[in-house]
Amino acid sequence: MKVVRVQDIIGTEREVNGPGWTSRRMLLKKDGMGFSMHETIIPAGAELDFWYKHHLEAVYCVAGNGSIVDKSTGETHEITDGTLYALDKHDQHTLRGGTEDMRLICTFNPPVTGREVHDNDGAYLPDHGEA
Ligand code: 9YT
Repeated sequence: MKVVRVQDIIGTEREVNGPGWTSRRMLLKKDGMGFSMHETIIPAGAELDFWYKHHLEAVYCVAGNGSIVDKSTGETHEITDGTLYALDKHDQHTLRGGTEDMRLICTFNPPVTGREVHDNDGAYLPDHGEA
């Protein structure tokens, strides 16, 4: 059994910052679960374009607020505590922070391996088997 506490991850190599997001990677590929699990903070007012071409991602909001635009339809969905979105079609999307920082619990399949940050398309590279 593994027990992971976010306070032990903050400030370590498992905490990764990008423009407009901070992510604590609580479980990675090397933890052997078949998925990764992250706590991601999206600050109020942020605007982020992501497109996980090589991963499926589900995201559950547990605090704060924001919204997500499905770029294929143009539809905007509000996100508050209790909202989950699943990018089951590798959906291109824009994530917006709202009036308060959003706290999101994210899972990736296949799992993220470590220090990934987004490429110009908003994707993480596929896993080439490292780590
Ligand atoms: C909200 C979202 O896309 N989270 C992705 C995870 C986070 N950016 C990370 O851990 O890289």
